[in-house]
Amino acid sequence: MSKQKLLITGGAGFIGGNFVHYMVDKYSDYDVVNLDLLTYAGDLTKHRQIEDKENYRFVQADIADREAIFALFEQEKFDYVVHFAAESHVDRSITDPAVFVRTNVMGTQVLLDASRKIGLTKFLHVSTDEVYGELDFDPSVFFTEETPLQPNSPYSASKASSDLLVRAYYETYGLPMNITRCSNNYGPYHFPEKLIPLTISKVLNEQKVPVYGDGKNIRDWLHVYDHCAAIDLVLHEGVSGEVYNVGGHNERTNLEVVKTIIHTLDKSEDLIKFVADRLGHDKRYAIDPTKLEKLGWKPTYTFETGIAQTIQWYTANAAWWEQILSGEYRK
Ligand code: NAD
Ligand code: TDX
Repeated sequence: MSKQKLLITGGAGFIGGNFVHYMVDKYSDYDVVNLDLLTYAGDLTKHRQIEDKENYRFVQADIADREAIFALFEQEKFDYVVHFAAESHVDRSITDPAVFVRTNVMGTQVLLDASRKIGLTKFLHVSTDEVYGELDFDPSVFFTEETPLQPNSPYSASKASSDLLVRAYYETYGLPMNITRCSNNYGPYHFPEKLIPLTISKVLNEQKVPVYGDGKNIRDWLHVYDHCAAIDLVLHEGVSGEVYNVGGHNERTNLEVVKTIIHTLDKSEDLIKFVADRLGHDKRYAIDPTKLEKLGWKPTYTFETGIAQTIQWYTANAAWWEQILSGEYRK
């Protein structure tokens, strides 16, 4: 049997980067192609250990560049596409929504057209719980796969739009697909503009940590390794056409998260600085992962073990996030 060809888009980013490592290590019989534009969020230094491996290749391209994407698909005839590439930061989507529509909506449509043309085994679209909008603080209510889409930010609206396109290509053209909707990730190589890596880097540098509003908004945190394992499972075992929610029941207020990091690093809560709230700030996200658990997934990290591992990683790998903060990685 010939080798399976797997395209991972956005594999120079946080989750895609972790997924590239996960797949290259686990499946030596897969040809893994990492396609990424290398925007501000993309960085290839994280792949130094695997860049010479025979089953790994990097291609720099824009998913919204129809000509380049069609030529690549025609040449490579991928079996699987796992699609992470996106603009991913909610705050940036509030100040500059246009690039979110271009990349997340139009870019996804280009990939879907190219996939349809060559005939694939599976297109897996990596989405987010933010497409469901927000929950209130009643702890007995969760997002299920049946929760209506009610995105509130330009980011989540662009992700929901791409989810609907993926669904439409399944219904209209029979493109085999899955959509995964995961809660907030954290772990190694998380870009230090997001709450957890931002807080760790600020606390290590004894700088103030900005907490939006009253800090009581709730996010449901999952270690990136457990997200990668879920995507691997859905890619191979998921029923085509189905959506799977991914989350490990780790709800914390933002203030709890920040305080956990400060205490673990033995620093003072005086580092907390309450600042103006995010516009349209979603109150609470919380995932019901029952459908994925029935497929055989369960997380390996609790929030306590995962955040301890992550803080340790950022402490030991300060050189990685320092080159990001200084801008050195762009060279
Ligand atoms: P990230 O911002 O760290 O990485 C995104 C990657 O996409 C970068 O390497 C960037 O260079 C690349 N990219 C951006 N525009 C591109 C384009 N036009 N063409 C090709 N590549 C392009 O994002 P992340 O946090 O790793 O998120 C990855 C995916 O997972 C996104 O689709 C996001 O919506 C989804 N997701 C993220 C989370 C989370 O907590 N971070 C949770 C659920 C789902
Ligand atoms: O400086 C900050 N202070 C603060 O209080 C930042 C950056 C964030 N926050 C708050 C806002 C959120 O309630 O912390 C929470 C988490 O913020 P982010 O890390 O920006 O994540 P979020 O907006 O929840 O979105 C993330 O999870 C879902 C990812 O960035 C998305 O790509 C993913 O879809």
